[in-house]
Amino acid sequence: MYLCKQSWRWYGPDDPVKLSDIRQAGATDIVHALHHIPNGEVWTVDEIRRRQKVIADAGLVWSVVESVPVHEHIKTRTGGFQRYIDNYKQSIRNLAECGIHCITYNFMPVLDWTRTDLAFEVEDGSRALRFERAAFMAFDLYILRRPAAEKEYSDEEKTRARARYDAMSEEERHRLTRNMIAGLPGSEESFTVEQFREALDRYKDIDAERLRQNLIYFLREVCPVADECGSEMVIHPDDPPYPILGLPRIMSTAEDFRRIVEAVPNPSNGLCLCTGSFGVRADNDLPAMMREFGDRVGFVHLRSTRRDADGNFQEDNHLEGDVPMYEVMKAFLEIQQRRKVRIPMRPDHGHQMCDDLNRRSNPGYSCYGRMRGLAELRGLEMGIARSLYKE
Ligand code: DNO
Repeated sequence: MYLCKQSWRWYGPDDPVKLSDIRQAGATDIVHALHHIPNGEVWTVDEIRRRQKVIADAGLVWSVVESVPVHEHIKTRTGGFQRYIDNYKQSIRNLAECGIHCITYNFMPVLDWTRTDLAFEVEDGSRALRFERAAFMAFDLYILRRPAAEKEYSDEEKTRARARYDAMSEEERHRLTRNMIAGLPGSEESFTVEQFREALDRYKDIDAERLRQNLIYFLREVCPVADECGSEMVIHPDDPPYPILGLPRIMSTAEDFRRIVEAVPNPSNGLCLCTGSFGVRADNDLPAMMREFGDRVGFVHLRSTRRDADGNFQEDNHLEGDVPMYEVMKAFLEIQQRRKVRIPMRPDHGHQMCDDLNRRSNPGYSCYGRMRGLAELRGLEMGIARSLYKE
């Protein structure tokens, strides 16, 4: 029986969740990145090995990288992009030399994942990450004051955004701005409002088609190297999975991934199937995506969200919300039995709960919330596996 590799994202020595906590939570594998290396620079064998040893000493295995960040110049195909691509290839080779073959990345312009509220109190008193559409529009229209925004929202939306903005205190406006642009954990980029405007401006001539061509160019360069190393490049979907702030998005649906695979069929061109990101769209059929892309799924993030009719969504408990976790897990187990491999999965995000509420934690990456998630997910997995497979 092939059960998933239970993994856990660790942010490094400064992460308030320690490797010993992770071990006690029952995970065996670590998802990690060398966050101290500037975007675009080579990850050397020495640096990788040093970190690998810290993880191994705690009785864990660093098996997935999340992420080797893709430099903005590669996404816009400007400036020294070719040098950054060459560096990326070298990092793939160096990671492979150290036995690390699964590399996560994303191709979201400017911002990685985005939320308006990092501590939304849910009914049971725990705190969740939330994307509130009115607050988001208020930021876009009245804090960022993006010139094209006026044209992109309907009158009704603008009225809603204005009312939301007017009702906010200065402190709330400040917090919203920080949540939007100061960089969530793992996003590697952080801006002031002015810098953020400049960063957006660099995309003014880049539409979705052009961004897709830039991704294809990047993959045609790096995938042959990854193939040679026996490594996989797994792309993380857009979060949220639709265009925001006038920026194009190209990894939000099954069709988006299909197009990338058609253009770059190399075996190393893979997917990080993040149910929380894709699941925000009702038209993404997650179990069907798991089945269709089964051969290319190299890493899985399991998390659930709950959306409403106003375009808001919040992160739900792992087995609740809009993600059909039972069906997803069943499809996930099926592809592992068929391929005879164990694929790494991590419980993605978790509520801030219990003692997490008294501690500093990286938003979404608290200890108890993820521990609850992992415990529920492994129970679900075991239940399905034992009723379907003999051994
Ligand atoms: C958020 C994460 C993302 C993800 C990157 C992958 O919690 O899922 O930051 O790590 O987009 O490149």
